[in-house]
Amino acid sequence: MKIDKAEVIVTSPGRNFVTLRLTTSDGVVGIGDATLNGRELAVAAYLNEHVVPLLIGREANNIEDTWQYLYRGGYWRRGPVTMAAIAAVDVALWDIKGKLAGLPVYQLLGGASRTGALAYGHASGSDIPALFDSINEHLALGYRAVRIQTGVPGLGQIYGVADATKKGTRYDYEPAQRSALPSEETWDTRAYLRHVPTVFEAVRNEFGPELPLLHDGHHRMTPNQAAILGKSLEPYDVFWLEDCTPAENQEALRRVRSQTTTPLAIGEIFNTVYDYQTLITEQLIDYVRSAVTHTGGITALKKIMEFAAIYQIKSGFHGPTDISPVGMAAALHLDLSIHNFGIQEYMRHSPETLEVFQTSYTFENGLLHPSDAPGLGVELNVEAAAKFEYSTAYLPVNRLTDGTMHDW
Ligand code: GCO
Ligand code: MG
Repeated sequence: MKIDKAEVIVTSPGRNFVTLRLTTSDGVVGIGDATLNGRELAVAAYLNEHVVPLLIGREANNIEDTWQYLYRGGYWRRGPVTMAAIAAVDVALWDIKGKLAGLPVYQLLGGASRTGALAYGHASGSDIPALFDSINEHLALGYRAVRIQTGVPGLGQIYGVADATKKGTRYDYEPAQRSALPSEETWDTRAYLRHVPTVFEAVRNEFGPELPLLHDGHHRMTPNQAAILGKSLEPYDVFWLEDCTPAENQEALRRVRSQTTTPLAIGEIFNTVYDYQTLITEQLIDYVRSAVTHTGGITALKKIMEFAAIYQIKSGFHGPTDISPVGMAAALHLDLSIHNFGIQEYMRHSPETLEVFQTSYTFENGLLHPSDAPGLGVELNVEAAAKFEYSTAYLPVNRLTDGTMHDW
């Protein structure tokens, strides 16, 4: 069974998404997510110019071989653009294989290891009362774990805090803004380090010891600052501290790890197992944050998780709104099947997005399930996709108070 057609569909139902749609000679359709937030068209071009021509006429059944063909065959390995493109092909082929077998993808990966995947949502507020409202809202929606982010006194809009002035989106943080240039935020790490422990103390006092609480440092600390934060959060039983330092320096985590027992999660901007090598073999992290979409697909992320399992490291896959429902479904099939599942990030997509991507996964009592529909369980409505035209959107940039560029 050959791949007959490969189409790259760029659509913007509220935010930009890139989807690869493969059709086989038997008329089976498979889809894969290739969205790279703020750099979408680079992946669309990579696919259109350099991958689509290689796919036409290839055997659709041979997923591993196609993965190796694109990874090794490209010679220029790794990187977010290449790995998002390979991921889209990989996921679309798993979708096709599931549909041919009449089985959900998780069955092809070994079957279910649990009844559902514990999800966490993004609670946030400009101050502590607004954060409490957001946590209550998430609990009412069924979430049983939340990430908490707040504004920092003296700073304006910062990473992770929903803009309360945008009616109807108050609880859905969306960092990418449609504009010709990125917005600029201001950052002060000392003010942040003073503030965050007070937030955790207030939340534990209000919501009790049971609720799993997560926090994202978004690459903005030095190893020493991260160690200070990790230590100061120890009394609050944090589920994880994410991206405490810029993650490209794996050795930095040795310093953090030796100073604090707060669990650490890293990897949303990683794209291969090699980005994790030291972190996994030296057990410097507790959770793998990769997305199927940015790490070369189900095939590659399953291998990373098997490697991590040897070191008792669990999954905590990336699942913000810039992972399309196709990428989310792919993550859920892995979540359900792997042994070392930890938690799944889950931000709800907008109604426009769900009009374009018709999903069958479910969220009940805090648990996500990919459903038993054959393949991924997500269909792309091509007519609806055509209604939403791409428009440039950028993630913000971040500067210190004296104007120095900093990590966002
Ligand atoms: C997370 C992430 C996101 C990223 C976003 C960038 O933990 O969900 O940090 O909020 O910033 O995915 O595109
Ligand atoms: Mg993050």
